Amino acid sequence: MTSVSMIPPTQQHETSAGSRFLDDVLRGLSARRKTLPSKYFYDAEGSRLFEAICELPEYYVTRTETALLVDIAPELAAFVADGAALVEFGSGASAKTRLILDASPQIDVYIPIDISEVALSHAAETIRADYRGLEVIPLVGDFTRVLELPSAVRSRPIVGFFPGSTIGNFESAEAERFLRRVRALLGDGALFIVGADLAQAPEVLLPAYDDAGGVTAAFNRNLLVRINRELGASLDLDAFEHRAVWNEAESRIEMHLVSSRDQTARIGSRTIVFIEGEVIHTESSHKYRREVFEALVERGGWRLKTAWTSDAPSFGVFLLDTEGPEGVAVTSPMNIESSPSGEIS
Ligand code: SAH
Ligand code: AVI
Repeated sequence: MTSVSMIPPTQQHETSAGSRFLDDVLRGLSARRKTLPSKYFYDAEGSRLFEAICELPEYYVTRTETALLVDIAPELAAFVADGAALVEFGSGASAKTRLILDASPQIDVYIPIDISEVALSHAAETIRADYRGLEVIPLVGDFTRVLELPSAVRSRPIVGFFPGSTIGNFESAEAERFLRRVRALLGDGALFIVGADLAQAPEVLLPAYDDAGGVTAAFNRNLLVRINRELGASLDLDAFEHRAVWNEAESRIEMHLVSSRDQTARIGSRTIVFIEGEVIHTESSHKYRREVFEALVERGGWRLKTAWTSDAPSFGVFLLDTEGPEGVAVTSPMNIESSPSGEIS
């Protein structure tokens, strides 16, 4: 299906992606408070809908971060060593990457990592066509699981890139564990550029996650479409409503799917019961206070080198390095997913 080489994670577990998806869905929908992992939004249609969200007038996140990156790309470039490898987590369409590559022609290798195979292969192909001489090595896989960098980059200076505030989709303990794992993966001397959305007024946040045109609702509901198609489930798509909720205590926007009536659905060998008004929590997007984010990256074993923030709606781009106190040593495999109990394995 692809014309680019796609390298799967080198240490896949015995469990196939399909049975892991089924296990995760059944575990989430059997919990007292129903949840589904947001990483499953991103099949080909989910990635397409996400790109449509990025164009919405209400979704300020992409526009704001892009404008900030345009401004600071030359400053970032000054930190990037000759012959560097750029490793991007959750690269999607690799649009923001272009701002980094344009300002830093000294980057020789680009490694986009994404769970969404179609989006990744398309992005890798277009980057390869537009940046002749750049070696592009796409890795398809879950960045919360096993990852190893290709041997081609091990002797190069490494710059990690994690834009989009995708870090905000982790719970705080998961984000910390992710940062530690990336620290171990990228190694001593690496830089890490992370984009994080900062706290804004709920009047700005709520429309961004519940737009008038219903694109975010379709993105949220696509998770159920995917469960029906890939797991042969019988969820009634018309009987779940999209809802965005500002959770002040946790400083995050939550996306929910709310059952509009009492109903049951068959998934795998199980029957799942939903009562009217019952909620499936499908995503959290944390919106940080700057000092909270800086404390998080330090707990994650990184040192804050420089931070840039935009005017309201405020977004931060944080440049991290490894010169500070060492993170706790971690060994492969890289697995930061929550265990069924909610603890991090
Ligand atoms: N970086 C882009 C896209 C952000 S959307 C931007 O800033 O606009 C989040 C991206 O992360 C999607 O492309 C999605 O497929 C990917 N993603 C989400 N969870 C992932 C996971 N666990 N492993 C790998 N990729 C993941
Ligand atoms: C990818 N992630 C940071 C987006 C966000 O804002 O949490 C996904 C998204 N969810 C709803 N709209 C966009």
